[in-house]
Amino acid sequence: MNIKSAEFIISNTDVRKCPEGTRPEYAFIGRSNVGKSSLINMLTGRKGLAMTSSKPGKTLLINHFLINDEWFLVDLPGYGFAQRGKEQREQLRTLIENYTFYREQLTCLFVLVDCRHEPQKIDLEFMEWLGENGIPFAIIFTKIDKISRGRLNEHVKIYKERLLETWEELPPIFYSSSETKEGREEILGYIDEINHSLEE
Ligand SMILES: Nc1nc2c(ncn2[C@@H]2O[C@H](COP(=O)(O)OP(=O)(O)OP(=O)(O)O)[C@@H](O)[C@H]2O)c(=O)[nH]1
Ligand SMILES: [Mg+2]
Repeated sequence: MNIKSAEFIISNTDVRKCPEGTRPEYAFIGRSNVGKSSLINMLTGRKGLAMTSSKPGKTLLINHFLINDEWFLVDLPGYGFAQRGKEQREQLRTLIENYTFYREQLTCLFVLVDCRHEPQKIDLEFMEWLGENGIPFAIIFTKIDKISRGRLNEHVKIYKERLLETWEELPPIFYSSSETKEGREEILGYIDEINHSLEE
């Protein structure tokens, strides 16, 4: 898919204030620092579109970016950042859950996990919550430039086995590097396919 335009529209903390209309949207979620904002920049080819930081906890709002005047990419705050106070962590959790649960335009949620780590309880529990609530999602293993292909395959195999302990089938799975742009065609192709199927 060709990205002709990518435009920041609005940031907010309230799902009711998100853009109106019926454009499909695709949101990125996952632990703080997993690379959600960087991936949005990589996919759109616009470096400073979403704000990134080497310190976790950079994105604290729901951010809507309009792509090709047709659909939205949504950058969300990360979950589970331990250094934040309990109160703010709870606030962010409510924000994420409200957005995910009530946003009717949400077409697919991409759950990002760092490919270097073993399956984390917080991610697995979040995916279970998505399943219980019938929210469609896909997994993206991020930062694949940071490990060898051998280790990546090993980690992914372990992850899939872990998922199959609770899921009957696996969600769509993608791999990305915001450094090398790997995964860009696959992820945009998947979004394009869904957008077309919605038009029919
Ligand atoms: N090597 C490498 N580094 C990455 C990649 N993606 C993100 N990073 C780095 O990881 C750090 C966090 O990236 P962000 O995109 O800000 O992460 P985030 O998930 O949006 O974080 P929060 O907004 O805090 O939840 C930054 O230093 C990025 O440069 C990647 O694919 N490869
Ligand atoms: Mg971010």
